Amino acid sequence: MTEATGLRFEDCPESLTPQQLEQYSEQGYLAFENALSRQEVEAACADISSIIHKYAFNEELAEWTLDDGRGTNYSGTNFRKKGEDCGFWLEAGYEAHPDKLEELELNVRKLMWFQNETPTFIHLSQKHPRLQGVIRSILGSVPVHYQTMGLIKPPLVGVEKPWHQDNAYFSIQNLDKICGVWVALDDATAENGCMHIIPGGHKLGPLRHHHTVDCEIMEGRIDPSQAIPVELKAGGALFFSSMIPHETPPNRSSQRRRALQFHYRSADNQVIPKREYYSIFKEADGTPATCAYAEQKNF
Ligand SMILES: O=C(O)CCC(=O)C(=O)O
Repeated sequence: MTEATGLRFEDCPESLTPQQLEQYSEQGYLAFENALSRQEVEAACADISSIIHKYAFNEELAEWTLDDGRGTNYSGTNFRKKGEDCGFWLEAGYEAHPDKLEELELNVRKLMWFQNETPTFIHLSQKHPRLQGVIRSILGSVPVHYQTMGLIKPPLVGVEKPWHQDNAYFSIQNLDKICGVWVALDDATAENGCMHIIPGGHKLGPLRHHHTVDCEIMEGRIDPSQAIPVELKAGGALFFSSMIPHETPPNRSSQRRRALQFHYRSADNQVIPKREYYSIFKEADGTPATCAYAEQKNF
């Protein structure tokens, strides 16, 4: 562990020590190299590629929604497995073509809900001893899988994901009994868009979000000069509180920056309707702070 890189450890254990738990509770995150083996990283990358190829332009299996022209992070063309949540989002403005599958793959920015698509993803999201072990230590009980994402910042065109708290997107009763793990599948650096977090920022409470190109924390709520980059080698993992403000800068390199992100809640932490959640994820003056509220209000 060094000052410059924050709470980053060489090897990922299968459970946390009391000291690491205390650090998580104080800082809101812990990062470990070597959470996944090289073989696991290679298998995950190969499976991301194979499911993109499987569903893109397969009219029997998937349906497309075209870029809506708004140019926001959410507006790009996407295709989804029919009747299911599993879906694939392209960078806004990119026009997909069936003859250019390799190019399409290099313009995928996000995959969602693919955890049951291949044995590798079932293992990584629900059975991996180190990932599950650390999450169990943090939550204090058996983790219940809550969300899956593949975050693939394409080379040169991968855009910024602005500052946000993941709980702004969620709808879970106890804001502290949910956490994420972000797993690097390529070496993640400041240049290609690694995670940046504000150590201890999970203690700021819910911060109001508004919609710009994306859903982001409103000006003045956080001090970005307090942020640190969490650079990780491929296979490294960042475990982070769903209250911690985090962002990723654009990918300025010529390489993809692929990552998996899974979220887990404790079994006793219930998913609740958005209208109830507005009165939980709110700022000190009572204003709801969620992305759903920001969208409705069109701030
Ligand atoms: O760009 C990334 O990998 C991080 C994205 C992120 O924080 C999120 O989607 O919640």
